[in-house]
Amino acid sequence: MNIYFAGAIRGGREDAELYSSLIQLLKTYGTVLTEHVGDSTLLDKELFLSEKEIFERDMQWLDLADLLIAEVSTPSLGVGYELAVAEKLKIPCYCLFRKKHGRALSAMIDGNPYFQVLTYTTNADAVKTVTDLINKTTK
Ligand code: 6K6
Repeated sequence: MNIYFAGAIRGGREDAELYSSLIQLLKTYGTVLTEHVGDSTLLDKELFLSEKEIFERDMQWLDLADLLIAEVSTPSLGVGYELAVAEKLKIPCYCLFRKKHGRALSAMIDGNPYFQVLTYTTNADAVKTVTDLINKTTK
């Protein structure tokens, strides 16, 4: 199974460690096409790629994906775009959102019945949510 993990890059890297834990977990179930999203040194490493190359590579990977899991707590234009493309490609999409007082998810995601939004409170809770989801999906 090819899994496309989406998480904020230029939107903000505050959750990069969580992305990395989720990617390590997802790798035990399939191929994670976007492992770099959890890499804390990404912004240094990928500077040799042009914006166009990044876009084209990610769109090619999206085309190969069987499942998309997005961490959407940090608002990101790129993740929003990937979700919209994945919907058009009919790829099952799950969005993880951390519950925090005074913060709401964009209605363009939360209000779209195509996207399954899974809320969590702690990182451990997020890991459990993804474990349950993957066990259900791959059964
Ligand atoms: C080089 C310099 C700065 O950033 C880079 C490398 N950038 C990217 N590399 C790979 N994927 C990217 C990059 N920028 C965005 N993406 C894709 O969009 C990822 O798959 C993420 O899920 C999403 C993040 O979008 P932003 O808007 O938060 O960057």
